[in-house]
Amino acid sequence: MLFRAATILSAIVSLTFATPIIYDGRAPLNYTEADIDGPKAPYVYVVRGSKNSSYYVDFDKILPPPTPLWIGKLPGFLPLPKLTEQTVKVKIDNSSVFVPGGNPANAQYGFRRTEIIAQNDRNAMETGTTVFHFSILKDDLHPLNPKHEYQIVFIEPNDGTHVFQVRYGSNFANPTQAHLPTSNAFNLEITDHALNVIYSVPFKSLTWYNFAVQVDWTNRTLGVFASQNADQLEKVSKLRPNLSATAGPDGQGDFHFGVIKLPLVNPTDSEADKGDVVHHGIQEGTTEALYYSGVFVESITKGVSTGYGKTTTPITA
Ligand SMILES: *[C@@H]1O[C@H](CO)[C@@H](O)[C@H](O)[C@H]1NC(C)=O
Ligand SMILES: *[C@@H]1O[C@H](CO)[C@@H](O)[C@H](O)[C@H]1NC(C)=O
Ligand SMILES: *[C@@H]1O[C@H](CO)[C@@H](O)[C@H](O)[C@H]1NC(C)=O
Ligand SMILES: *[C@@H]1O[C@H](CO)[C@@H](O)[C@H](O)[C@H]1NC(C)=O
Ligand SMILES: CC(=O)N[C@H]1CO[C@H](CO)[C@@H](O)[C@@H]1O
Repeated sequence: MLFRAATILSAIVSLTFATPIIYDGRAPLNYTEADIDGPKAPYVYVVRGSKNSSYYVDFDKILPPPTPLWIGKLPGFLPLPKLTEQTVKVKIDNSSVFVPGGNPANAQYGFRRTEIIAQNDRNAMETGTTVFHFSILKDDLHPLNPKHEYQIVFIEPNDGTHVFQVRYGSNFANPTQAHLPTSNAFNLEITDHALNVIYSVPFKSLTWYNFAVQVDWTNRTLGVFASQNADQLEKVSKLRPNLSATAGPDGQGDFHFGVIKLPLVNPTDSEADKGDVVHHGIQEGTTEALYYSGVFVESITKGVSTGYGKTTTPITA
């Protein structure tokens, strides 16, 4: 009897706190490597180099385990964990040259990139106010190179700008900055559309960095929630205007997560080529990777999820 009551109570509690999830990009437990070669939902495309998607993207339930925030509990007295997703590993190496449209003349030799496009239903994810959740963990066996700039989560409208992004490393500059890595290079930075840093945190090993970015698509504002490992998300920014982002449908974009590595300027390139980061520059060709989990988008209507079925109020000032 008591068991049943506890079960019902926990069901009611989780209902009470449930926020409407618009897109769930947490890799299902039955998702396989062959599924990403499709790719099957919940992903729509993998921006990548010459090999198949499963060469660049791996899924695992325990090595390492996903962020603890969204792990459920099995009903009953003992709070047994109920895993709900797999960790996603995204890798780049020297083969990670994206060739848009398969036309060799367009090969992006300046970049090395593997990004998962989570979902591209822009109207569903990007009207009203929506909150983009994601967690990021270092792969210490395949570290990023802080002398380069990386863009590792972003929303990209058709004009190629980013409504917001997460960045790591030394910002690309032409000419290359005198001292690399730069003082901000070891941080994860969340920037707005105009590349102002809204939140910055040192990116350390063995730590899940949990984020939620609140985007008001009508008023064009941003707000950031963050935490580490098992801590619930907390507000870490004020409401910030993001008015350089385009209003309306042209400002909506695809939600990417993954690794895009910018080059260093090659001093032997022509002046025109030095500024052409897409096609020119120095890449060492190293194998590098990041882990992701907890990728989902929710509506603001019932608050912002902070972990363990709890919510908090949106950022309003
Ligand atoms: C995983 O299982 C669910 C529920 O049975 C099913 O709907 C889904 O298609 C499966 N996913 C894959 C990638 O096989
Ligand atoms: C993808 O590539 C890997 C290694 O190159 C290979 O083992 C695998 O069979 C390929 N999968 C598909 C579906 O082509
Ligand atoms: C990496 O790839 C580029 C472009 O294909 C090539 O020119 C370069 O030699 C490769 N570097 C290494 C270290 O293999
Ligand atoms: C959006 O802007 C309008 C006009 O300034 C204001 O009345 C409204 O409260 C704003 N909405 C939010 C959610 O901030
Ligand atoms: C954080 C912040 O205030 N960002 C910018 C949003 O866009 C406007 C308009 O371009 C900028 O002036 C803000 O600095």
